[in-house]
Amino acid sequence: MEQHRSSNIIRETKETSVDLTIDLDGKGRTDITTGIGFFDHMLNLFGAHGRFDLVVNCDGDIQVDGHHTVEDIGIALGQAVSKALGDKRGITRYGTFFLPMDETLAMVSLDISGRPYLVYDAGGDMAPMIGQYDTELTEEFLRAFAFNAGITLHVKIMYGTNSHHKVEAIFKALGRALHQAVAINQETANEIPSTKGLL
Ligand SMILES: [Mn+2]
Repeated sequence: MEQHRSSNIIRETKETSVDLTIDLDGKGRTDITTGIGFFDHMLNLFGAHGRFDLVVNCDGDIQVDGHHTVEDIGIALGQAVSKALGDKRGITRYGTFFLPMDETLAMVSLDISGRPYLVYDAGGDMAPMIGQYDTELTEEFLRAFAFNAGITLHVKIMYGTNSHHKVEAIFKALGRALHQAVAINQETANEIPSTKGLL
């Protein structure tokens, strides 16, 4: 039996209009248009490495800067993941991935806990901009995602020098770790993976 845990979130504010669809049981097919080239690149990699089918269309106020667009897509992605997971029955719950990219090593460890938290350690300075993407928005995206998905999320750059590699390694590792955590564990496929009986 093949299941497809999927959802769509449409979120409109005076700053952005986001239409996001995710299938957690997809094949890594993505179609991303955010108006920020580097951020498109990151969401493509997140979807591909997570094996999520992900469609994102955002019309945001990027004439101001990328902040609202990146944060609001983080909110929508978190809401979409939470909605697609439903009562979380059968999921593995935890995921951890160390991802090397050339000289950079990133670690992402997460728990689909219902208790939102972000620990973010960029491991030192990064270039302020990567293309049209403000590098500091990575933390804003991760926080918005974690708090709206109900995920305890730890992200750390262990070491590295190139900012493009560092941010890219984070998004790839996030996809890989989330893929592990949402996977159905066949040993406990009908259970809520918490001693409390609720996540
Ligand atoms: Mn790249």
